[in-house]
Amino acid sequence: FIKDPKTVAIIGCPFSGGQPRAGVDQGPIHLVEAGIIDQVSTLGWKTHFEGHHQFENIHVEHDPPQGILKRPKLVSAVCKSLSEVVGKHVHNGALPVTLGGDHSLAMGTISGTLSKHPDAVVIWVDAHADINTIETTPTGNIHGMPAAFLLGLTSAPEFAWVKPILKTNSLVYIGLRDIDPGEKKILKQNGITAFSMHEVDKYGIGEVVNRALDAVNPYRDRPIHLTFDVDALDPDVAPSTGTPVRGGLSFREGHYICEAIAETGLLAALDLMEVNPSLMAEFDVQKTVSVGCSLVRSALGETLL
Ligand code: 6HN
Ligand code: MN
Ligand code: MN
Ligand code: MN
Repeated sequence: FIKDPKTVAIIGCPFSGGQPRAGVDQGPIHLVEAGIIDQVSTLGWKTHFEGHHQFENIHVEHDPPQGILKRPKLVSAVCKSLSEVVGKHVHNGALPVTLGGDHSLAMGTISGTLSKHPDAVVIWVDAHADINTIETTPTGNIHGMPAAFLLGLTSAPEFAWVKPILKTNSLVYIGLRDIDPGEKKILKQNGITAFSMHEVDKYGIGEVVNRALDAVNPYRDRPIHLTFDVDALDPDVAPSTGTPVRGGLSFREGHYICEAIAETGLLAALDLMEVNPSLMAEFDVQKTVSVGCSLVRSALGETLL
């Protein structure tokens, strides 16, 4: 594991097939237009960007729902391709930063990270747990399910390529506040550590991040994959997202999480997901895109002295 990788590979992933609202595929395009690549370079990283992922080889003609699952073939093909791209970059010693796109993409990014670092832990920052199974999903939207596939708690023939190598003791959540009843049971039954907004209020974000790291990474020796759904932030801070939920992380709390992970020196991969520039007014879009850029900068060490 390279403690201090010098190259960041930025992977733009314009994809919206894991949920029903158009526009989230424009998230990465807006983040890049806002200058995220130059900003990362300015922090001292070499940056590698080969354009937005085009999913060139993916041709899905007929993709009817499989039971409740929506667009299973498309989501599966895109995530599989993304896992190969992320895997290639981690194997080359780069730190992949994937810009979504909807959160179903985490199946691809986390699979890619684990292909090189099977001991990596996942810190999942989100209003939602994204851990519905085929049995529990109320919507059939796959962006609400990636964690369940990665943990092997659910499966479908289409997703046979997703190796269930993530362990329940290697995943921790911060920011939860909108969890489906079936998801609550899954978290309890599997003993998955989760810090909801209630714990953030109760203990403060500093203590929550410490406890989260203690839960999955007590010796601070395992690589970290940070998957950050922008809807973890309060809608006042990040309004342009498909499934906003009131009462979220403040601007500082969100950044603190990224800074504290940067401070560990263990960041192996980063996702920034669910920025949807077609939702809300122009001012809100700019606010969301700019907070997205600054979260990425913080995770890459901007504010470390
Ligand atoms: N996200 N729990 C809901 C569902 O449809 O399963 C919402 C999921 C939201 C997913 O924000 O990445
Ligand atoms: Mn590349
Ligand atoms: Mn999510
Ligand atoms: Mn979410």
